[in-house]
Amino acid sequence: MILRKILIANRGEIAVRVIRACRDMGLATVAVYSECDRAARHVRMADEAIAIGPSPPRESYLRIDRILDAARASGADAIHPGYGFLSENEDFAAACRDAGITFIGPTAEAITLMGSKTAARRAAMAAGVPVVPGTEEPLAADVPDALIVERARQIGFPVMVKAVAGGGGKGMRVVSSPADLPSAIRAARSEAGAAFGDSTIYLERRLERPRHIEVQLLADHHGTVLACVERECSIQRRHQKVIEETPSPVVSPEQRARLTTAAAAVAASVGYTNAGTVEFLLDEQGRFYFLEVNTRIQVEHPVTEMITGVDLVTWQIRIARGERLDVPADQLLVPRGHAIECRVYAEDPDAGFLPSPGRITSLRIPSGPGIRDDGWAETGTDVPVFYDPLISKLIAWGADRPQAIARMRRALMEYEVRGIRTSLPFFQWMLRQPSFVSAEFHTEFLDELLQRRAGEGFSDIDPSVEEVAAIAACIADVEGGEGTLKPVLSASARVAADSSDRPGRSWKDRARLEGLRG
Ligand code: MV4
Repeated sequence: MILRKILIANRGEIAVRVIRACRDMGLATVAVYSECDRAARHVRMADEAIAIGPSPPRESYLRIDRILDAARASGADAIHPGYGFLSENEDFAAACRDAGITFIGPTAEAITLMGSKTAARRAAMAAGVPVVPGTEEPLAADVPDALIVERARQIGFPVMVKAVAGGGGKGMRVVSSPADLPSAIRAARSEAGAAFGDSTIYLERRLERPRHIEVQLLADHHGTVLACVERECSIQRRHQKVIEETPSPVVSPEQRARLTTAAAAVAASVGYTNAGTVEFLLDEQGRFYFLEVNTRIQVEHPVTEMITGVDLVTWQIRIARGERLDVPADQLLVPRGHAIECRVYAEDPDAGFLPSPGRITSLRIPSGPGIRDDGWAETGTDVPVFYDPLISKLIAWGADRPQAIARMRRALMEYEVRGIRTSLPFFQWMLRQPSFVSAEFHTEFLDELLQRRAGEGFSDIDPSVEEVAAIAACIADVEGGEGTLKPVLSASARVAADSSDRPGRSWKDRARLEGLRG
């Protein structure tokens, strides 16, 4: 099949990433955009751009009708959904197919099947892949509590109540004793009903402090399914991944062979096509259990690209146009070095990771050996309040894990974002944590670590101090050396500024010192 023009039904860094792949392949691109994104990077980067509505996602990036109208109007013959938004919406995949437009992703049927966590579990079991012990059938609203308590006793406490239509931690409850089960079921059902329009739940035994390991797959329309070296995604905050790396520091080559074989078996058994990811939990004894399947390209796909040398987005497009997946299996299964990704968010780590939208007044993106930055922001970019506040993914590659960590630390030092707060200070701190360096972590590690820190700050210097200090330095100059702004600066700002008393630094450091010292 010949594809000439691709519409990207997304925004931000993933839209930019897909446009880059299209350009590499000589394909024309169509961007779509909401009101607040009219001047965004993905819009200026694409060959054409079409407005699809107001800023709230429900009125633009989630509007199947408007996106299909844009595809028809521009003559696009395929749509790449990116991640989030409509990427795992079976109705969207079906609507594209019905309109004669290639959906760059799995079939609507595969999305539907994997969207049901109990159906996915059954598929894994049928493929001979271990699943966490739990209920095989979904528990609809008419199943009485007494029966569910009985099932929980058989499974063994603690159990997890999960939403059948869920994933990513939404509508999930941990229950330690039978007495607490009925209220947890009620809560999980109502949360699931509100979030997914389906209040069906199921139970699983709760694993203690598991690691989250996932396997990237590519599958073509000729029966070839290839698995990639696993990714370690245990460092999460409230079910949001924060740092990902590959290979997992704890997975042996033998374990890797078992994990990747299991992942490919699940995909093959359901006739899965395009890119996807099989998630596993790894317990403290080193046993792994199937968790769920993500039927989209994932945020963290670049770390896999760095150690395998394959372009996953390019392969999504090549598979969609019917090409054979002619990559040597070994290339995907043997790690070439080590890669780590930090998700740089417009949020304030010193204020409980609250979103920090606004204008980026200046931006310096790191580069140099082993560094890749997948982003979309520029100096002057307004980070909107309406969407996920991800501004870039900073990826470091090294010949081994220590080198990847060293390069990540170096890149974090080079990274400078002014005007808004970002999670960069958090990463500066995290990359120096002994438990991160020794890779002794699990899925509850970060939330526990943050709880212990009890809101202690990450930023060793308030960025506004630099600006205030620069102004103070100018005033001090004009007034003949008396820094009149000194009294308005907080004690901690003065300490921070004084501690930067190092010779031969930038004009900013000198301004800071002169301004504060008067
Ligand atoms: C679990 C679990 C322990 N036992 N299931 C959270 C997100 C959703 N995809 C599944 N999740 C979990 N399921 C059982 N039976 C622990 C988690 C979990 C988790 C999983 C992956 C990454 C981070 C996590 C953080 C807390 C809990």
